[in-house]
Amino acid sequence: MHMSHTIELGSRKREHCVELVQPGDTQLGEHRRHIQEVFDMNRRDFGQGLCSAAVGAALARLAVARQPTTRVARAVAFILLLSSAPAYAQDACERLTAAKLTNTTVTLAQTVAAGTFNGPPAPSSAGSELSLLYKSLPAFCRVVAEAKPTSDSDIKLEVWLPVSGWNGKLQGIGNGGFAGQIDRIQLAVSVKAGYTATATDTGHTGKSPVDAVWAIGHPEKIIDFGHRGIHEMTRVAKTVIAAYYSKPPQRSYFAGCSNGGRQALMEAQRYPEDYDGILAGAPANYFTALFATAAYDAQVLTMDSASFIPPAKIPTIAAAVNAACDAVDGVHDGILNDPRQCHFDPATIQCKGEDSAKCLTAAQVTALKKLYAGTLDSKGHVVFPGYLPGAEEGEGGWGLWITGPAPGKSFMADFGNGFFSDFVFGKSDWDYKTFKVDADLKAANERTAQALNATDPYLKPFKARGGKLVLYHGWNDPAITALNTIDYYESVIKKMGQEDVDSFVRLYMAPGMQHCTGGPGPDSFGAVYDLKFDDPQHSVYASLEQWVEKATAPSIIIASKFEGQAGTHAKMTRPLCPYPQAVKYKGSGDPNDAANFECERPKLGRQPGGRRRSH
Ligand SMILES: [Ca+2]
Repeated sequence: MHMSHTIELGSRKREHCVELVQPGDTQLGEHRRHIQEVFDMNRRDFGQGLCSAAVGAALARLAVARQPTTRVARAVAFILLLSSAPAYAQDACERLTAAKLTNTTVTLAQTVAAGTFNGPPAPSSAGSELSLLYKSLPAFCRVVAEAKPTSDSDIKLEVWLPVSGWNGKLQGIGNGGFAGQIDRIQLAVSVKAGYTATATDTGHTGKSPVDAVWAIGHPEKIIDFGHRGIHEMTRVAKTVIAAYYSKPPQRSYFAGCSNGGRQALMEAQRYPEDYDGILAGAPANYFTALFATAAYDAQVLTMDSASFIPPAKIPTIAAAVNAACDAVDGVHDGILNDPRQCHFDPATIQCKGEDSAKCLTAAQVTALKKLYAGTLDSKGHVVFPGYLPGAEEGEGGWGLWITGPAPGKSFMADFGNGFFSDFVFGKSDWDYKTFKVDADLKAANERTAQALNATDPYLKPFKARGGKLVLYHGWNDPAITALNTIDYYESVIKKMGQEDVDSFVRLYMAPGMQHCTGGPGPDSFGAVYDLKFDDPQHSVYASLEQWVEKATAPSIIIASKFEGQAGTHAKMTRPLCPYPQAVKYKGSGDPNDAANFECERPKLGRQPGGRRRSH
């Protein structure tokens, strides 16, 4: 689901809005180009400068935030170049071309000298930042391979192994959306931090993360995308590591958000031996019901043309939600600590006279209520929980994901169409307007749930091998409702018991955060797309490693809200509490300082998350 590394755009400086995505870009360009198209539509409606330079700025943060300055990076690169790799290391890398790997062909094994990786071209500010990242890389052995567990499989993957200074760990990298591209940015970030890193396209090449055409007539490719691709990637990476370093990795970690969060849970559920620690963000783990919801919501917003909620009305909804609920948590900050406690009634902003951007028509009120209520089958049962109020505004908000710039043009409508057209029915002209909840969700479950849904709550084998799982979700995710992750977490407790779960699973809910990142809440806490490899107090990822390696369980994580492109100045810090604890303002002191908050147990009688069944 996650559209590359680029969703958090709201706080970016507009004066950098000068460049366009070049058609010659590689994978990164594809992600950005799709976003660009939607933003172009958005821009007309919002009437303000959303632009791909904002995308670039987000990338810049990803690539260079809290990294050495340019000069230092260059100096480091130069020193590494001088000291260089021992000759044997180079030979060891090139010898991997001849490595015997089951069902796998190594197409390239080459030592890349420090600072010389030739990544995507740099036509834009984002590209130049990316070049900076690549130029800062140490020498590494780059292995490109294709795994073919079936005759229809074509799983392209890369393994990047530091020539020197390997920290003994493998980092497996997840994919957003319908995958289809290798995330070389994260490969670079991880290898720079000392990891051997691996990433895959999961078995197909996609034109963009919403491209699912490849799935038509390819059930084996759907399985590769569903879970086998990541497992194969991991298998090959471990074999390559053993061949190159003459020893296995001491520890292996996987991190993914959105579809990557689904992949993460697949690994914990199906391949418990693959990883010691797994970070699962905003998991799209109930894949079939999620996209049934996408189609359902697209109908809710468009079948009656009066129902569509245009972008101009999103700020009106946001303001009304905040007026009703922001202060419930004791701090007037545009953030709802627990949006389940917000009982905002859309009828309160129904137009009393003329329709305008400042109110909703009766049809729009009905539509909004349905978006909150979740997806109902013909008997009125909730098959997937609804969206929560809060954080509707901004480029990563409702106007992009749920309602869209024009009727039927939201990201979720795109994903819903792609899923049912290409994964379920094999008809590229399928249209969400024909969607029927009962029959089509049943068809989706029968044909794809086995391959795609990662809802199995039985994690005993993963626990037994010492595995640790950390989940997180932005409370105001406009792509995948946060209630779904709470449902999954609670299903694991129901299956395994609270005590067992506490010994190897943690869940963090991030107030005011949108999909994987962005939103008014503090969204920088070492999560996917912003991995921080040290400082467990500020990094959910580092905290996971500490749990695995030192048996210190994750506790409070301090999240930050950064100002400025490079993410150097935290304008707000806030604790994230292990669920079901929630953050609480102590009642005095600067609300931008985490020290003035504490974690507390939930009150009795709290409304639980939405209900639905697992598959
Ligand atoms: Ca608040």
